[in-house]
Order: sequence, then C-alpha cells, then structure tokens
Amino acid sequence: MRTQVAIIGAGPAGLMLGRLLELAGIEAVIIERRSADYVLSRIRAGVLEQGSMALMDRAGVSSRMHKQGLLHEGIELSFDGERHRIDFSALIGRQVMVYGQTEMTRDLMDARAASGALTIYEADDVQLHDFDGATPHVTYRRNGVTQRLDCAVIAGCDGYHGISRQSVPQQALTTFERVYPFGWLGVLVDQPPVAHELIYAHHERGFALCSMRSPSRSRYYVQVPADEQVAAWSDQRFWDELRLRLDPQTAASLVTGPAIEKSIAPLRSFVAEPLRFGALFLAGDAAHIVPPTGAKGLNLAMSDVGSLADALIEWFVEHSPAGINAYSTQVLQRIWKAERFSWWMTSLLHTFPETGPFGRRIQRAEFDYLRGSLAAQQSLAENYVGLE
Ligand code: FAS
Ligand code: PHB
Repeated sequence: MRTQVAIIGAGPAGLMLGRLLELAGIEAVIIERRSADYVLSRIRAGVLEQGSMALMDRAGVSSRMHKQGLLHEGIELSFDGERHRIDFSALIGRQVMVYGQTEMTRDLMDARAASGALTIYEADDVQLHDFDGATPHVTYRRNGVTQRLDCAVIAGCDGYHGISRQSVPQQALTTFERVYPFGWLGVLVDQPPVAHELIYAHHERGFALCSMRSPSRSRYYVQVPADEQVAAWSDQRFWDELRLRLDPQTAASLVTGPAIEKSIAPLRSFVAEPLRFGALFLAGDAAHIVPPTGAKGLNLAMSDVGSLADALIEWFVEHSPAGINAYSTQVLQRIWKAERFSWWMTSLLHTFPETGPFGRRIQRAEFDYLRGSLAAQQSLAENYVGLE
C-alpha cells in the first residue's frame, strides 16, 4: 500500500492533521495502536484556545462545538481561600471554550469516517523505516499479518509513549525534562459544576481545580503525591479533600455524586528537539508534554498540526520546501512559550514541600502581585487564552 503521508496515532493531533490534509487533497493514512472506542474512553483536556476553535472551524467539524461548547470569559484563582477573577474579556478582549477533548476527537473521527479516509485501528508492532533515506515506510501487524505502508512523509502524532520519537537515533535528539513530585487525581461526575467558570485553587494541603464538561457534567482534580494509587481514594475521601482546599462558600456549594471516571495523571514538562528527521515530523505529545495546569497540552498539539499541515500543503501542492524546512524552529518557539507558562502556573498553584516556608511566601507574593497588577493579569490572560 502507498500513500503521501503516514500519520502515526489517531489522537486529536493525528486526526486533525489527517483532516486538514484531506481538505487540501493530500492523501494520508492514519495508523493507530488502540481501538477507536479506547481512544474515545480516555478523559483528558477540557479547554480550547481560540486557535484550536479556529482549527475546528477550518476542519469543518465545529458545529457541535459551537452548539454545546461553553464560552468562558475568565477563570478564578483561589489562594488559601481568597478568590480573584482573571477577566479575559476585560483584560485582552478574548475568551476560551470549554469543550472536552473526547468530543473534539469524536467530531474528527466522525468526519474521517464519513469521508472514507483510511484509519487502521488496533495496529500492533508499528515500526518506522528509512525516514532518513529514499524509501520512508511504516510496517505494522494486524490480525497477525505484517503490512507495509510506503509514503513520502511520516507524521509522528503518537503521544509521549509512542514509537515515533523513540525511532529517532539517540544522538540526533536532545530532550529537556522536568518531572514534578506530584500528580493530578481527576474525577468526572454527572453533577452541575460548582461555579460558572474554572477555579484554580492553591491551598497548603495542595492544589485543586474545579472544571466542567457541560452544565450537567463536572471535572475536578486534586494534587496528590507522584506515587499515589487511585484505589486509595474513595469518592467520599476525594470530595472531603476537595472541600478542604476550596474557599468555604465554594466548598458549601459543591454538589457531589458517584465518580464516573477516576484517574491519576503524572505531571511533567518535556520537549524533544528538533522536530524533524528527514521525512519524519513530530507533533503533539510525541514532541512535548506540559503539566495540565495551563490547559495547554491539547491546544499546543492543535497548533503544531496546524503549522505542519500548512507546511505539507506547501510542499505537496506548491512544491516549496520552505514550510517543512522551517517547521521545527518555528513550532519550537511557540512550544517553549507554552512550556514556560505551564511551568509558571504549576509553580504558582501547587505545594512544593521541598521549597519550605520561603517557597510558600514567594507563592503568596506572586498571588498578591497578580491581584494588584493589571499588567500581571493581562500577561496571565494572554498566555492562558493562547499567544497569537
Ligand atoms: P495523544 O496521546 O492524545 O494521542 C496519541 C495516539 O497515538 C493515541 O491514540 C495512542 O493510542 C497512539 N499511539 C501511541 N503509540 C502508538 C504506536 N506505537 N503506534 C500507533 N499508535 C500509537 N491537556 C490539556 O490541555 N488539559 C488537560 O486537562 C489534560 N489532561 C490530561 C490527562 C492525561 C492522563 C494525559 C495523558 C494528558 C492530558 N492532557 C491534557 C494532555 C493531552 O490532552 C494531550 O495534550 C493530547 O492528548 C495530545 O494529543 P496527541 O498529540 O494526539 O497525543
Ligand atoms: C479539564 O477540564 O480537564 C481541565 C481544565 C483546565 C486545565 C486542566 C484540565 O488547566
């Protein structure tokens, strides 16, 4: 089998890239390790930047997002029970959209299925070959039979644990990583959100986040030690701990219920450089990871594939290599700005026992500065809604 672009991974990055290429008349085959149902079962991001919303419009898959998504004009920061609202609209005239990654992935999957473009699910032992040579190709095993897909370009959209980045010779890659000493225990519950907007709470017991998926479905997180086990957290223990980390008024308004999903996500900052190796291009979590505190992970993946699609369209349609040659440098500049903001939000809002009382005083000063400075609030706002 032969195609123009072999995309590894049918997460949001792979599906969005496939859609943008298809609309430009460029053929792409997506090879995914898991089943479509498994991909949809993963509960992940919840907030879209305007750039991601625009990409959904460009991909022609945004009607449900505009109908069901919740436009948010700000967020609340809570510091030891004191709340301060960051008003995006007043500060920078822009907003974000609350629309779950699961729904976005479903929209992209449905569009791909409707167009008949090929996605190979449940592909085992995916291997990348000769992406630095004349015959780039991918092999995989399905139903026990090994298949080969020849292509001109391979797009590695297979996430942090994928095969693409691991296929690059060690000496050709430089990685930068910070692993945080904690994770996020997340709960999904079919109850109305505790507030109209997201609440990011810093408390001496640890960070908490009150988010949502719809007016009737909420998403909550608490910071837990990096080695914490989900089994140690009954629903009741989660709700009790969450209340302790919120201001009294919010804690009293919390509507709890049985968790329909409960999981722990580790937190790390990670970047691989460069993002291109001959015919192989890395995008999304395959290239970088951010702690979810800044709501950047999914949005960064979207901006990567928006740039990669433009570069590949320029290459295949206009036969100009300018975009593909500039891809890595251009996209890494944006990645590092998102890494910085996600690290900063994480440093501000989580407890770091190792930094002791001095560290907490610095966090308090940072919050007081934010509360009193329009410039500081504008900086947070423009980073959160997405740098243009
Ligand atoms: P993905 O990991 O989503 O998709 C990669 C795909 O490649 C997967 O379907 C995988 O099965 C497939 N794959 C892997 N190896 C393969 C192989 N060898 N062959 C073929 N296919 C292979 N971001 C936020 O903005 N906010 C959040 O709250 C948030 N929460 C998160 C919670 C968790 C537990 C995790 C892990 C991430 C979270 N993220 C969050 C980040 C997340 O949303 C990612 O940024 C987003 O999924 C990136 O999309 P992709 O790059 O497509 O990678
Ligand atoms: C979520 O709703 O899952 C969510 C929202 C904002 C974040 C992280 C996660 O920063």
